[in-house]
Amino acid sequence: MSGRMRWWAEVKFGMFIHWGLYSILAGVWRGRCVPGVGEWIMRNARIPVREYEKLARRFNPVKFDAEEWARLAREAGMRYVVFTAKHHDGFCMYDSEYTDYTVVKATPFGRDVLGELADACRGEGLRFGAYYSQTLDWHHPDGMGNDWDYDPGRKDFARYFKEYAMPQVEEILTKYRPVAVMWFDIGTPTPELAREMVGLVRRVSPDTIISGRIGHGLGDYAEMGDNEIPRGRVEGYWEVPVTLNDTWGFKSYDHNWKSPGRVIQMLVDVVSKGGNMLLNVGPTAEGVIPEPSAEVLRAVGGWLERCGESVYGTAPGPLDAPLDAPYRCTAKPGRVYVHVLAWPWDGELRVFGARGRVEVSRAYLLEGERELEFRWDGDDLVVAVPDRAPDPTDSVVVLECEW
Ligand code: H79
Repeated sequence: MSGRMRWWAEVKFGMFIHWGLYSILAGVWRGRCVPGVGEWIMRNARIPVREYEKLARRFNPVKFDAEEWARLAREAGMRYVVFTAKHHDGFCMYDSEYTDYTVVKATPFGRDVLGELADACRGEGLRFGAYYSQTLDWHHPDGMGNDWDYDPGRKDFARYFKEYAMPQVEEILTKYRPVAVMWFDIGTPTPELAREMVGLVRRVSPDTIISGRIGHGLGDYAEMGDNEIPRGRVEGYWEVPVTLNDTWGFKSYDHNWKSPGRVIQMLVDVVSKGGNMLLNVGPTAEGVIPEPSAEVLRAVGGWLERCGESVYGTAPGPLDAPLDAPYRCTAKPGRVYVHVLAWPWDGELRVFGARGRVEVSRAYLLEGERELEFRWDGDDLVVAVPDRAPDPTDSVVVLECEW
């Protein structure tokens, strides 16, 4: 295992934070709801750079408290945080010397948001990472994506990449060291440029993990599509970024929050397939993580507080649940955790195809350590369970076994 990946493979669960000028618009431009994700509003409404820039003067999140966000992440059981240093709109949420278009220089707020968050996260024992949009930049004349202000035919993307994006990444890595993850997005147009970026990150900060979306197979781990949980086990390091509702950047009218139960089951599903889940919050322009999302996170954290040993530091293990099985499996040496997501109504938990894969010496409920009888039936292990699910979301049955 590559040394820099060791902590990452253990922690399983991180917080993604999308916060920027788009949070002010909250999905509304000129009185109209703009379809699509909130952080794409500049492009989806084709807002001219000169108009969008003016938002900076309105960015004054008086309720922003980095400690509070970091505490919430810890209480949710998350172990790392990835924050949007620069999203596709090009606005820098950190103190950059390469542009005036930053939270420090262009807003009445004037504080180094990324710096405060990085410190707060480390104070809570969380690793801190930065999201940096290396390809799309709708503000920079040579960045990709903006064809409503700039003529794409006259862009010099390589110049933007080498003289702006790379220096900014170096700046982030140096100024806010140690940056645990550099989270690039959507891929890089050419392998040459991607390689230059990777070389830079390795040189400046060898322990920094590079997201798969640098492209061309050059990242340290595979990044699944947004909200795309794979159907089965995937070998190698991978992560899936997930939204709590249907947007990354805050939208005032998106109330489609996932329930805590759904988030817990998604996390367990992801971990059982060998991945990490990076769960997003989209704070408001006031600097508040919307209370509905905070409530969900705390509930997830409550479950992890009780059952975290079946998640952190686990691997998929010797048993793969069939796709339609009502459970998922994780494992550590000497133990398989059967996460029962739909409790059997007949008192029998059937673990399919376990014979020959595990030698079970003991079965018990993780919470309360109640002993459970078990028998073999053909290739299946059948565990006798109580009528009532200890936890309707995920009751964990532990199999002590050789594997
Ligand atoms: O930061 C979040 C998204 O903004 C970002 N990735 C997550 C983590 C992202 N950037 N690009 N994409 C996701 C791919 C998006 C493609 C599309 Fe579209 C945006 C499809 C629909 C909206 C571009 C605009 C193509 C069609 C319309």
